[in-house]
Amino acid sequence: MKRIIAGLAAATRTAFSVSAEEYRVTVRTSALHPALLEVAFGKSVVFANFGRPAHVAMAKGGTFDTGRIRSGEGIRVRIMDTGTLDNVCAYRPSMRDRIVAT
Ligand SMILES: [Cu+2]
Repeated sequence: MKRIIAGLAAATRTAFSVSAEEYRVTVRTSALHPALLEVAFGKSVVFANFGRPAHVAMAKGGTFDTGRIRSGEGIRVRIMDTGTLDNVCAYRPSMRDRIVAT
């Protein structure tokens, strides 16, 4: 089974701006968007919190954990392998998304 290694060390607080080389997951009050995101190996995904409450995006199995993302913050996670990551908000388990790294 392939594993994605998206290092927690590579998850950094960042501005909302995303370069052409990055992808963005928009975090709002009750959803992660898009629900399905295809990402090229080595690229980064920014989890950007546009909502008011804080959120924590984490991959099932513990591959990454953004820690607390406060309103107006973004956390960058670099995707270092191929495979599928199913992610959930630690505070609101109904918030989910899937990242497929190729
Ligand atoms: Cu949440």
